[in-house]
Amino acid sequence: MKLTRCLTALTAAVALSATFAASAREYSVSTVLSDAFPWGQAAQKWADLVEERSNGEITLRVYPNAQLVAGDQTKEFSAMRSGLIDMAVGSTINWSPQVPELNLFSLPFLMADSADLDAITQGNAGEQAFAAIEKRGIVPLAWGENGFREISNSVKLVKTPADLKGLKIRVVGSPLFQDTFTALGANPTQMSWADAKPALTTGAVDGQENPLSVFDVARVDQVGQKYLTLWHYMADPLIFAVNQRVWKELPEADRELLRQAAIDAGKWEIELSRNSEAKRLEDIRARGVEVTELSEAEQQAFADATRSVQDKWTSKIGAELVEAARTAVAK
Ligand code: X2X
Repeated sequence: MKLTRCLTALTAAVALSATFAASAREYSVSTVLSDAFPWGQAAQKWADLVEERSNGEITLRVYPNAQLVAGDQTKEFSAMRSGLIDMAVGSTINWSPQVPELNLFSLPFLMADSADLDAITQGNAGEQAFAAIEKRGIVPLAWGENGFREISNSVKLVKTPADLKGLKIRVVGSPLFQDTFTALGANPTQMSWADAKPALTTGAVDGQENPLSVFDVARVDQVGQKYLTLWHYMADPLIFAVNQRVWKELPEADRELLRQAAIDAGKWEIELSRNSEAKRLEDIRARGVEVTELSEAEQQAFADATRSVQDKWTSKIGAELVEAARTAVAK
């Protein structure tokens, strides 16, 4: 009697764990920045919402620091397309080598502020950008935000394009940045984020550009970046996305769950990022960084100096997409 009851319980337990194993699924999610940054927090929020809403059936495991592509963030999109990575929350900058349309967001001085950025992502231009990603075998689900990128250096206060002359600036691995900083008379050098901090520390480069959140959390001032200019020259949105095969194999209800969780996580992270900017700037100043704000005329001088980049890259991005973005921004 006792043994029978024991066996029954055991059988039930085995059956239950088999059911669980069959239904519990885990997917990898790649990010460049960890959850010390809003970017990593966006991915973790997505994972938390999915865990909660699927009652633990779907697990998204976040792998930060571009570790799934050995630190080479410009390979993330290809790795996701080939199935090496299931999902990612990635920057438009890092995916633009494979999706040229995403260079739109890197066009210098196209967007003045968050309202302009929203007008692009939430309208026709945003739809075109998503269609471009889809066309290349990845399913985009939602927008997040890395932020408006500001320029810092260890040498001097930068207020005009002439001040940038000859400065060695670390830029991300997308050719457009090479053009922008060359047009400004600087000396750009492309490298991954993993290589950037050592290069700043040794003085191999004089400067870098990143959103305030990255400057603040990574303590970029502690590697000698004493001068920071708020020129808001571009912003890189984040995109939540899934490998197409993984997507196709998911039941419709799970797809909806993943999409809605990505939308909610993106909104949450965008708000968090924007709301913490003022405090970050205050902290950065308090740590002794000399922050330069530009007048409209001073900012215009930088825009004028990079006009050639807009012209050269419009055809690579697609004239229709650039036009849609300009129209959205003008409204
Ligand atoms: O490499 C950078 O500068 C970073 C972290 O901002 C991106 O991945 C675009």
